[in-house]
Amino acid sequence: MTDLRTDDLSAAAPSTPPLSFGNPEELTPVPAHRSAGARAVLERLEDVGRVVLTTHVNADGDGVGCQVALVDLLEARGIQARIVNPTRFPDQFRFLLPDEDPVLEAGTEAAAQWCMGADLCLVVDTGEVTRIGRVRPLTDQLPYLVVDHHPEGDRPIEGFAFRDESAAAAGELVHALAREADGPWTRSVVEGLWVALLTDTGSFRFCNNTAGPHPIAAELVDRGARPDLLHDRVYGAFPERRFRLLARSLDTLSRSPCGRVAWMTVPPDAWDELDCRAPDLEGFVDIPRSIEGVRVALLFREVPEGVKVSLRANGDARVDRVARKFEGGGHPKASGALVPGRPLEEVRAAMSQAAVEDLGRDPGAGER
Ligand SMILES: [Mn+2]
Repeated sequence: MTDLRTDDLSAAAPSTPPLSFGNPEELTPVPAHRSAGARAVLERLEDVGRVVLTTHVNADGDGVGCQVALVDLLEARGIQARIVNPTRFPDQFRFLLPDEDPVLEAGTEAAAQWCMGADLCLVVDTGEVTRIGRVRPLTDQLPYLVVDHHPEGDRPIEGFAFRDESAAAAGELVHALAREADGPWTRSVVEGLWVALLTDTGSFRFCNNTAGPHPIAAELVDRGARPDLLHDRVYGAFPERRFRLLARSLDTLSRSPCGRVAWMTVPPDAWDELDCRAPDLEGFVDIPRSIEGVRVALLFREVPEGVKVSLRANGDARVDRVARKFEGGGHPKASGALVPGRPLEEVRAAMSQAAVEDLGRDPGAGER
């Protein structure tokens, strides 16, 4: 037998026959409310010929995994789709793209032309106007269709929304679409959805107390997803500069006197020296988060627009309230904020203090 771990992905499934899948009755049913939402999306797509697919700035594996899957799902319905994102398609996920690259970089003439001739803009993994950045002016003449698992936010994108906050990833909703449409379960669909679930659940860790995405994961494996190979492609090919940056950032690790809040700061000089970009930070906030006794973790970084903060909560703790206090937003367990016009030290002091105070709001909260 060949060593599959060294095999190229292209040699692997899903072009090989499914391992055991074959009986649709054995599939875990999609929750009824989600099927209904998926059906409504498919209805909305009737009579649509050309679609712009977009997602939030600094796309993650959920956003681009959904997009890659959607390209094939739409194509099978006679709909042409191109991916136009507000920021560059992340290198970490380029392996998902088929030979016929469906990505048009925002800012190019080709992207503008595509948007001009499109019938619909389909937004995945966010539903907020501010999060689609420079794609907004390219598409504001189009009807919008949102497929998202975040709370609606302060400035929701107008138009039809298939929103389900019970989903661990937008990939769960695109999976429901694929089931409702009866496939096709191409390599792009299967691997795109796998990467969406893998990355948004922290490798299937953040699933609350439900089976959540696990039945879908099992189904995708049956349909040919290779968890070992896909994990290596996503998490086994980081640029070295990421770890140099991590080394410099670790020196800044700090904790509140109570020990329940920990934070780390990305040194601006290291960021520039090492020529880093946003995807290099993937997982940094999980370091303060994984210290014994820590309930809330924060990661601070200076960007041209202000101070960017990632917030994460352990156990029963939540961070969305703190994020909202600073005009940010997100999930109870994972939020973000961008604070303009204030020095880094000041934002750091204010926000870590707010996190400590928020933990104190209900005694016992934040214990595992
Ligand atoms: Mn997501």
